[in-house]
Amino acid sequence: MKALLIVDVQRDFCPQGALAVPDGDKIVPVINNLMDNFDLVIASKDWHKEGTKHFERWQKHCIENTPGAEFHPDLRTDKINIILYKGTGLEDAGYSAFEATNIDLEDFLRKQNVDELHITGLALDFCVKATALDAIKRGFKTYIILKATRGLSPESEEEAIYELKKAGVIFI
Ligand code: VGL
Repeated sequence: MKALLIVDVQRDFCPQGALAVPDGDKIVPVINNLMDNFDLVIASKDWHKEGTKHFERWQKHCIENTPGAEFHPDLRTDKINIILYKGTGLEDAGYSAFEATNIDLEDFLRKQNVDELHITGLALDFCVKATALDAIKRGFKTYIILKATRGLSPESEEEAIYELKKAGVIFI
């Protein structure tokens, strides 16, 4: 089984959002087209509380139940089988989708017989990276679809790609 994992394609990570990823919105149609090719489609949401420690490092973003935490309005949701919420506590940054607090992602993937994960979304140099590294550690065949992700900055994006390739992530 192949799963498509869509990381944090939320308003706050898109242009005009609180923590905008340059051209973050450009990946939305690419992801929409990919969805039909997968057995399972999983999407994560960064879902923070006002007082989280995570905001000592970052501009406030994706606060639970606010418009900024919604998916980009053009993201197709009819094909999404499951939504993961992460970073929901006051202490956890929740960079990786494997840190989701509503579902144990690893357990879920194993029960669904998923062996291949294709990761897309925002941002390549933070949450996509953390998710892909966790997937590799857990033994999943892990792909990142380059056209379906964007980084916060060119420097950290380049570093992330280097680190991810070294860890065994396949870029397609
Ligand atoms: C993210 C920075 C801070 C991400 C989340 O989704 O990549 N980046 N919080």
